[in-house]
Amino acid sequence: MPIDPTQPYDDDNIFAKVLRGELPANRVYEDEWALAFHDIAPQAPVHILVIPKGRYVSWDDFSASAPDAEIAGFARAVGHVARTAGLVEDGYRILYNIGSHGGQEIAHLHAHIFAGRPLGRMVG
Ligand code: IU
Repeated sequence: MPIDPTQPYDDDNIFAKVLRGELPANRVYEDEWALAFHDIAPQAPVHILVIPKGRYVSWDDFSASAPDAEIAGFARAVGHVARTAGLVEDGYRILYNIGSHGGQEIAHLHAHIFAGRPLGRMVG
């Protein structure tokens, strides 16, 4: 079910539970700003999700209202995860799904990192 990105943040969403340690995740990185873990249903040989620790539904509210330090910390964490996974040489893709047409299903902002094969020119 696609989510409505204009809805208030719901503390019961799956990734909020992962952040609180109430649900397991195959974690690859964590810092002050972000947590990264392997997607449970990978769509590429490498498929990592990076989520901010703050309460943001999507890229929309994050980009509009997060403090600059939080945006910078999250952006650096995404890059760090890709670098430490060894993805820079062959390249990778960062994707944010937002709302219904974006196909967003979990109402906590997450960056998808895809890599490990040529990813093509897909838009959907
Ligand atoms: P989306 O951008 O909201 O569509 O992406 C949600 C992703 O979260 C999707 O790739 C799922 O496979 C992934 N996921 C997960 O990694 N762990 C979970 O417990 C659930 C979904 I539910």
